[in-house]
Amino acid sequence: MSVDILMIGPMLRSTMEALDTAYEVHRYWLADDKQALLTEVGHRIKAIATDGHRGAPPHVVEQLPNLEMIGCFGVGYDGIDIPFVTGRGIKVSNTPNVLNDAVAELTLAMMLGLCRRIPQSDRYVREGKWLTKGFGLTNELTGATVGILGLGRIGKEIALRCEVFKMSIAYHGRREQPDQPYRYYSDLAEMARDVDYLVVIAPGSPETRGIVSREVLEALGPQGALVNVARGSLVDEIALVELLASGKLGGAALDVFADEPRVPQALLAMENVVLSPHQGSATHKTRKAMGDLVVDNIAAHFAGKPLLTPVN
Ligand code: NAP
Ligand code: 8YV
Repeated sequence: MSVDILMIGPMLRSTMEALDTAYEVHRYWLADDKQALLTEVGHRIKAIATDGHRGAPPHVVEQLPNLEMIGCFGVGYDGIDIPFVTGRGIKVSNTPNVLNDAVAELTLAMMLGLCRRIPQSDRYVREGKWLTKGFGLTNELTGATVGILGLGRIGKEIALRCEVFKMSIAYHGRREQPDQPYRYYSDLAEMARDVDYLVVIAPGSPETRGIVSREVLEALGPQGALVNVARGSLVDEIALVELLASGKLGGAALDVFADEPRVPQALLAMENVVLSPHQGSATHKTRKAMGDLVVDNIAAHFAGKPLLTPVN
């Protein structure tokens, strides 16, 4: 007797192939009439396969009376109403740890790109401008101070890489971590005032929405730079754009945005900004590992075993 699962959006090919082999997969995003699909098969659906952005829309979950678990491709699950699905007794899995290194790598790459102006220097050579004049001097990471908002699984990998780059490291979170050798700030704005780079790598949640406020960005100041590799929801994006444009904030390296894939037009023209299309975990190796975790968590559930990486 095959098990029916609902796939909310397209996933990694290897993940979809593995799920198609093991289950009856219903592709929600391909349905011409999504409501008709839910009406026809909703009662048969035992699991959802989704990602951190598409999540599990409540109006969909409400029509799946026999839903048992949700497998989320990604460590961030802000697209899933955890209290709601937990109240329904629905288990949720995500994909932590396998992506730590990839996200940390991109964070340092974006910091280097920003301080050494790598996108601009590349374009400078391609446009033949070096033939007439040198590119000019830039800043460097060595000796600079980084403040990490969210010294968690990924944040700790970012900190280790910043150490290798001979940076001073501080962090902010809800609680101090005594086993960590870095300076703890209980106040985010105070940390922003004291650092050159503010790296955002805390989860998207109601509590973190807008945590990087105009006040925090102003504290970071004209010599400071924001590096957001978490979620766009954590940053006051209107204030970010205004302060970058006015020179009251020195620069930004952004992998995530408030309304992806749409990016504020003003950012596209700015020279003191590095932009990335939410690529933190987007490597062949890491995405395969994430996809395998989704498959293995769903398989564990239907084998009556504990989830490998449970959220609730
Ligand atoms: P994690 O291990 O849970 O770490 C989260 C950190 O954030 C913890 O240190 C926590 O410290 C801190 N934090 C949580 N709530 C906070 C709050 N209200 N105020 C201040 N600090 C808070 O998570 P992770 O595995 O590192 O992943 C972090 C996030 O990165 C994910 O949720 C996701 O949104 C994002 N991400 C982005 C990409 C990308 O492609 N750009 C890829 C992967 C992940 P305390 O408990 O001490 O507060
Ligand atoms: C993915 C991420 O882009 O893991 C996360 O939270 O943001 C990235 O790894 C996303 O979750 C999957 O689309």
